[in-house]
Amino acid sequence: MTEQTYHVTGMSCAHCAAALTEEVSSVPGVESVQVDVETGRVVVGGTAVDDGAVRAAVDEAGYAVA
Ligand SMILES: [Cu+2]
Repeated sequence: MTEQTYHVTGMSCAHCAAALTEEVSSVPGVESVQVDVETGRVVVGGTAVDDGAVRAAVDEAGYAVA
């Protein structure tokens, strides 16, 4: 498993974190998603995860990758 860190803007509460986690978790290969709302830091762990798909999932959830 490899980990990739993203900086996501637009999250403000635990609900945001949950929504983002759910969306990103649905990307093929993703095994873990750690979200820190305060800093916007999102660590995505998985195998052969497509970077573009993660970014699209973040967008789909209503947030943006900085
Ligand atoms: Cu929120």
